Amino acid sequence: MREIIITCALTGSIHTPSMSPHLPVTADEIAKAGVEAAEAGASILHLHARDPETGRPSADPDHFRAFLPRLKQGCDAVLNLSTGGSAVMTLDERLAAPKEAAPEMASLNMGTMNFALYPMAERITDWQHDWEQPFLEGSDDLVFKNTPRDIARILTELGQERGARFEFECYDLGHLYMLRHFADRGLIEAPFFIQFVFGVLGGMGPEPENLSHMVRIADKLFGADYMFSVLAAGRHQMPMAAQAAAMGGHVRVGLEDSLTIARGTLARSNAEQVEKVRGIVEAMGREVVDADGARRLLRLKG
Ligand code: KMH
Ligand code: ZN
Repeated sequence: MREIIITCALTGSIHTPSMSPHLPVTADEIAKAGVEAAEAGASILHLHARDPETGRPSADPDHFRAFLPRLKQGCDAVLNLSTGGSAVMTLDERLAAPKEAAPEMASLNMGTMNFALYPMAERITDWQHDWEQPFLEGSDDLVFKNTPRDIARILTELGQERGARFEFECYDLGHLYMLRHFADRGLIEAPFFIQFVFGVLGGMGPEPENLSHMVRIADKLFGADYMFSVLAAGRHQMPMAAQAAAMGGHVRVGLEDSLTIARGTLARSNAEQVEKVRGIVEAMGREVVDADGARRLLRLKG
C-alpha cells in the first residue's frame, strides 16, 4: 500500500510529568498538542485525559470534555479515545468518557496481560538516568484486564451502539486469535485496523522478527481484511515505525509511547515526532494521508 496513516498518541497513562516538561497534561496543552500534531501530518489522534492538578491519568469525563471540543474545532483529525485508560482503572471508568463522546474511533486492547512498567522506564532512562519514576512503583503486580467479556462489552457499547470503529491493540500473537474469534462471532466488520504494540513487559519485545511473524499470522487469519500499524515503546519507536512502513503498514508515534526524539534528547512536542516519522516514511516512498484519507481507508462513520 502506498498510502500511510500516522497516528499520534498525545499523552497516555504511563509517563509522568516529572519525566518530561513537554508531556501534555492540561486541557490547553492536550488540545494544542493535538492540533500541532494534526498540522504536522497525524490523521488520527489517540487520546487519554489527565487530571490538570496532579498530572495523573484520569478517566473523568469532565477532563475529556475540557479538550475534545477544542480538538474538533482546531483540526480535522480522527479522534480516537482510549478504552485502555490505565491498568488501575475499572472498565466502567474506562468506558465512561468514550460512551459519552461516541467517537469515530476507540482503542480496544485484545487480551488480559501483565503490564509492567519498570523495564519500559529503564529503557527510557538508559538515556536519562536522573528522571523520577514515582507512580511506577508497584507496577510489577499490575494486571491489565481485558477479558473476552470486557472486549465484547466494548464492542457492543461503543461499536454496535455508537458506531465507533477500533484500533485493535495486539501485544502478542494470542491477541490476533482473539480478534479472529470476535470476527467469527460477527461482532466486528472488516477492514480491521490492528495496532501491533511492542516493548511493554508482558507483551512481545521490540524485535523485527516479532513484527514479521505477527504479519505472517495476521495474513493467514485475516487475508486482505486488515491493515496494521506499529507502535513501540521508548527508543524502539522510530526503528520499528520504519520497519512497519517498509512492510506496507501504518505507524503510531507520540509522547504516550516515547518521550524522546533521538538518543538522549527529549522530544519538544508530539508534532516533532510526527514530523520525524513523516520524513522517514516519505523518504521510503509512502504517501501520508489526511484525515479524510484515514476515514476512507478505515471506513469510519465521519
Ligand atoms: N499505552 C500503549 C502501550 C490504550 O490506550 O488502549 C497502549 C495503549 C492502550 O495505547
Ligand atoms: Zn493509549
